[in-house]
Amino acid sequence: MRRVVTGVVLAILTCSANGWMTAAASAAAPSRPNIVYIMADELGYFELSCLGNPHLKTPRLDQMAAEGMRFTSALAGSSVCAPTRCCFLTGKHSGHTSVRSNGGGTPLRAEEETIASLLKTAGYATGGFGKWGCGGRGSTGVPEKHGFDVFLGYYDQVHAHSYYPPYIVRNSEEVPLANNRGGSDGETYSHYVIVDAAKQFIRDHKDEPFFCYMPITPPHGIFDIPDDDPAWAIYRDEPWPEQARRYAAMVSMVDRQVGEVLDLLRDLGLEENTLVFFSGDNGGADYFSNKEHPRGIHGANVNPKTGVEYRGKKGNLYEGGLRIPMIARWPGRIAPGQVSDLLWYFPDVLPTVTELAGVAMPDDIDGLSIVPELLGESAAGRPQPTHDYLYWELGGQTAIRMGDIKAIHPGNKRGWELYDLAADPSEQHDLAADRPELLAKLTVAAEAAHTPVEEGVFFDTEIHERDRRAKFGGKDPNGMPAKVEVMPEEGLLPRKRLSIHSFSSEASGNSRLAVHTIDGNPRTHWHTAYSPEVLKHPHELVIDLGGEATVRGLRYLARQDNGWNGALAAVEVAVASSPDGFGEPVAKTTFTKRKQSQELLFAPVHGRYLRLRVLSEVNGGPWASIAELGVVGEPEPK
Ligand SMILES: [Ca+2]
Ligand SMILES: [Ca+2]
Repeated sequence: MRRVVTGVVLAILTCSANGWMTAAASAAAPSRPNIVYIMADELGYFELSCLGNPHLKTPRLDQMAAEGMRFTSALAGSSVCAPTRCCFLTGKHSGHTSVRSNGGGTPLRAEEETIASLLKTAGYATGGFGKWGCGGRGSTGVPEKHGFDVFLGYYDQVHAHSYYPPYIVRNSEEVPLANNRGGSDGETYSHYVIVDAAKQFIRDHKDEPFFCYMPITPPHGIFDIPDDDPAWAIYRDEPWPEQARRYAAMVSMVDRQVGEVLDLLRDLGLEENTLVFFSGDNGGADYFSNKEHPRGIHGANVNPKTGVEYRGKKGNLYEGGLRIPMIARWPGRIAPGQVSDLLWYFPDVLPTVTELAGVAMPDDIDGLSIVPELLGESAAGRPQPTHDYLYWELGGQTAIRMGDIKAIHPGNKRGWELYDLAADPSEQHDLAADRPELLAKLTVAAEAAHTPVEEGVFFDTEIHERDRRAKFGGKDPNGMPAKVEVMPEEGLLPRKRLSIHSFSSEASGNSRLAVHTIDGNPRTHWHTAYSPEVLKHPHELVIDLGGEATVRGLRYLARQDNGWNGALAAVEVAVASSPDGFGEPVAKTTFTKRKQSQELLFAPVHGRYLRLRVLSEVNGGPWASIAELGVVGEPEPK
């Protein structure tokens, strides 16, 4: 029996048993409940006071949990912002989603269904308020093209780093915020505007079914909260660094605002027809760690009652990256005071809410409805199904879980690890060597779960770049850092000899041209065209060396701005004496994700033309980009 009802709440249940049973008996009937989903950005599993956190005060969330169901084994779709939101919105795991990189604006494909587009077909009003992260402006991924009547907030995640940007975005139009200059500099705290709009959306649609999605930005950094917010007074005098106090205040501000939404639903008489979820978006980040608190001052991944830790944190696929707080509340339908250890994750939200709305779900999703767990199996009329496996991939890392058994490949050169989370929740005892057959069962399933990523596309990157600059008040063109890496010239053919003979495509619309690979300027780069026909590897460049040369290698510098979009992974090089005389490649390599220049050296070959073929990209996307290329070698004497 999975569900645990505490003794205290059992008494309440008994008192109101008749009323409860009546409500439960009709639960399976389609009633199109309102759905409110509040997703905090970066709230760790152990950062609720009901879980014993010694610092953070979350009375309204604790109360919400006491009035509904709290989950101990609900997991994020991914361990960073954009990929996890894509799993949430599409009902797919990260081996099938279109947004697997966390660049900030990577788009959904044009045709993809989301929770909102599906609920729309059942007549729901659909609103989103907060951080989208599944497609920048000017792309196929914008929320208003994926089922949202309205989305107000940040489309790009870099934009979302500032609570004081000059503007936020509503249905791709800019909404100015008075007297804001980016960063922490301004007078209009964006998050207040966003929460107010969400509450107004609920009021405006109280007489029809609605989906109110609130992927709010706090407590993600920059850690800003106005000094006159009541939550600041709670922590202002604590003996922690200011950032840790600001973070704590942001958590309590979110807690208060969740309470305001619940109060609003009550005041509007909507409580009993509204299912409200609250969760984090990815595992805790161990913020503000120091010698005394190696896992962060507030201990997002440390059980304050037992000291047991979740390994890892935001950004990796150990439990610390995936564990999130999760609460569901629906008075009259979800019995109060329950703690569920059902193992589920973000892809399950879509089939759950579409079932409640009476909408047929797409057949290509990976999620399972948790309606039987929420409402009770008798109300749902069937037992709660469980996953054969849960799957995650992120930037070279892979993890798969079957029940309590989890296999993880942490990326880089390390191999697969295997853990029994029932006995070893901290993932300390690697069973891979002892249980090769069990490991093989999981890795075979993991291999089958992965499909190559197919991202959406941008039609106009300039407005997207403008949103990214807005983080800094618009001052920082192209998100280019003040200091960039420079490619060493030593051992290279003189740059003035080189010219671009040909290239597969270039993004001429925003001036990311093939010639930028050899202009000696690390701030300019080549990017392949964004048009769908050419968005496939291989991409290629042919460089004319200006005469016969001995070629010993290739030097490569990745783009130096904030995006990794297109940075090279697998490449091959061929050299020939004529541009149509290339034979087999002379060398292949896979470059890694670093801003410093990287080199591919090979046995000397002779020729006048060098062809670089790009076979893959560091984030698995379909593009290619290069800031600088150099050819290692020397001219041959005439
Ligand atoms: Ca996040
Ligand atoms: Ca350049």
